Amino acid sequence: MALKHDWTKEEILEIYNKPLMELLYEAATIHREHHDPNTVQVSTLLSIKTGGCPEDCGYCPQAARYHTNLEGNDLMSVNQVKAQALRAREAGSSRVCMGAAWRNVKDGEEFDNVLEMVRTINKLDMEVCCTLGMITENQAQRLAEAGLYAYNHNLDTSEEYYKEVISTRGYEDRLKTIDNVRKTNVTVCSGGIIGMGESEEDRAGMLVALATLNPQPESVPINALVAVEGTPMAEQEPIPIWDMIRMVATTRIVMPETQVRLSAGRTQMSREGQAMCFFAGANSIFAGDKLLTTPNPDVNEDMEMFRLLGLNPQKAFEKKAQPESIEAANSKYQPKGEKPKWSRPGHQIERNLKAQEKARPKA
Ligand code: SAM
Ligand code: DTB
Ligand code: SF4
Repeated sequence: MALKHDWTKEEILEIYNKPLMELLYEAATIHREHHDPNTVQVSTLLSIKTGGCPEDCGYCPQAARYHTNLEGNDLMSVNQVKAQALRAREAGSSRVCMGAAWRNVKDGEEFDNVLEMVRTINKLDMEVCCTLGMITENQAQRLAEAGLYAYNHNLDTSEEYYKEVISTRGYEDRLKTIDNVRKTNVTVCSGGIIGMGESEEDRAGMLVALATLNPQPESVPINALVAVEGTPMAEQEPIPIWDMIRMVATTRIVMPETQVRLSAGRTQMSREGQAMCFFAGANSIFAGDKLLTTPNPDVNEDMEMFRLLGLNPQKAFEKKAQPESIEAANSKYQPKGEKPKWSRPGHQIERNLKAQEKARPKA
């Protein structure tokens, strides 16, 4: 059956608010029609450039303007990345997702190094994902040539609520970056965060934005906010597990072929809660004791959970063939040195300003 791409907020809210047993049954049925319910894709995150970010994302411990006791780092070396990727493969991950605390990618030595990291990991026969901020079409093409499997760029929330979270960049630039990735052979990974104080309408609004993309993203991470001391969202109450289950189930129903990732926030979830998320259609997780900068469940505990639930890790390139890595010397795409005008709305967000004020040293 052809996938539906004209979802409305009302339709999605109706699904989200169904009696739980009906919602679970519907989501699990769709899940089985499109996926093996006992297979879960396992990714490992690697923060290749940590902290010191110029953006004001209200949830993020890596934004320089908030003081979060985070130790920042320059870009890792290709050798360090290779060693970490080998560890991840050893621990059962099929994908490495490299994150950089950048607003956008700039052509130059650092990006060239990232391209080499992509080639190196792809040659280990692992899926490679990057999340580096906004990118141009030329940069997306260069990543594709290096052998990138997926690019992560989250919409994070609805277009309306985005304005309450970030003032240094606009929603349309997120969509533009996703579109730039779409023009290449690289798969799209885009999702968001719940628990930032958004309404159910905002959750549905984000799913409308994702599900009406054509094609829909190959992977959608659903993160529960990790409330970090010093960020504007430090005081946010943790979301009830039921919200995560409903969000996962709704995502599964509106994007049947997508891999839905039960992402940040698993340290707060019981095994029973996570099991319900897998039943509701989640079929991917981040493994490893660290996300980018915050804790994640212990690998052995996750292995024990997989054993208890009879889940098996998905093999690399099961959904899409391994891309070829073209060496830098044979590259068709050269850096263009473009300076795209990514937007900077610059409106005032009360809680972001307050957190910034707190971080300022007293005179
Ligand atoms: N700087 C790049 C960007 O913003 O696109 C890439 C890295 S950024 C850390 C990637 C994603 O991590 C964000 O879009 C957000 O969804 C997620 N994230 C960051 N901090 C988080 C937190 N405290 N809780 C949950 N998810 C978070
Ligand atoms: C995604 O959706 N979640 C990951 C990954 N994509 C890059 C990041 C979660 C970060 C959680 C906060 C931290 O560890 O810094
Ligand atoms: Fe920077 Fe990305 Fe964090 Fe925003 S989410 S502050 S862009 S690292």
